[in-house]
Amino acid sequence: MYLDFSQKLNKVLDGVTKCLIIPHKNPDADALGSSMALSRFLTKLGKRTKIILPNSPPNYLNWMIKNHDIVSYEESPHKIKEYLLKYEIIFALDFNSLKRIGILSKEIEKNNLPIVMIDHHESPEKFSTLSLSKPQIGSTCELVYNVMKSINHKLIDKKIATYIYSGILTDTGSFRFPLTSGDTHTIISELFKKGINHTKIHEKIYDNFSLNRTRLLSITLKNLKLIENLSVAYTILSKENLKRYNFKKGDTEGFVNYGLRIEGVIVSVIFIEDSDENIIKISFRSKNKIDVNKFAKKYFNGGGHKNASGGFSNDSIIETENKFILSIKDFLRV
Ligand SMILES: [Mn+2]
Repeated sequence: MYLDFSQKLNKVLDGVTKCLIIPHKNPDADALGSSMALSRFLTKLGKRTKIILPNSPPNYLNWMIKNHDIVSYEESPHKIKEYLLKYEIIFALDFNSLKRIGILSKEIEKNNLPIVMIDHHESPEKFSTLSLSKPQIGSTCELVYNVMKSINHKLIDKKIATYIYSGILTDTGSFRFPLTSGDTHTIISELFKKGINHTKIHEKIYDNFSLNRTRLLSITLKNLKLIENLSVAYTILSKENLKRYNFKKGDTEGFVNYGLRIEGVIVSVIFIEDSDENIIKISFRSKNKIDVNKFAKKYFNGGGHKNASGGFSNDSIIETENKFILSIKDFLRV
């Protein structure tokens, strides 16, 4: 399947010299890692590339983009408008709906550039000229790796391998989520042969908490509630909680997973009061057959993957909590 896509991609890239790469808003290691990897790879193919972000990335990923000229629409909308006029093609990585890049989507719709989408989320929308959409694969980095490999595996160096490893590592929950496959591990083995330092990557990604972030985690755990007869755990972070510990973007990354550590719990949810956007941001995680993607879509304007999904609510914290308790009861009893 990668060979077919790669052949089509080669055709699309024929004669193209300037490529833009866009990951989703609030990029994670998969979105940013796949963008950095592809950018370096395309450069080695003789293309000029530019990564443009809908907004700036969280601090814990700064190491990845250090010394790279990466611009965000949030910070420099004019620069990005210019790029959209000068560049010839867009790679859309790790998202499948233009909604996921916020207002940057309006600019893209104006420019009519061809779009190549590479993504692993469910229910892709039609906005691309060429797409590789594989919800059965655990990360976009795995997809991008396979595409690069089938174009020219010799161009994959230690740096590219490091970016790819970071995205696979985080999107598979350190190789534990169900979509992690034997093929995923084969890729990891190939990345080792490129010289990656996996210990260092783990440390950069996971051992980087500030004291405030650690304390915020402790509040998250303290606020945890259990709906016992449903095996559902959820927790809430109010804007006061966030303010007290000087919340920085990315600080709550991964907090939702802790609920699943409780024996028997199959759904874990975190509600975060976002006073900038005036919404309650919600993350859902589940085990096995419980499809929180469906749940998020049905009740909380969201979507994502079967076992990891997101959404939001325009109601107050209390109203959102009440709605959640009723709707999850309804959903799990169907
Ligand atoms: Mn991803």
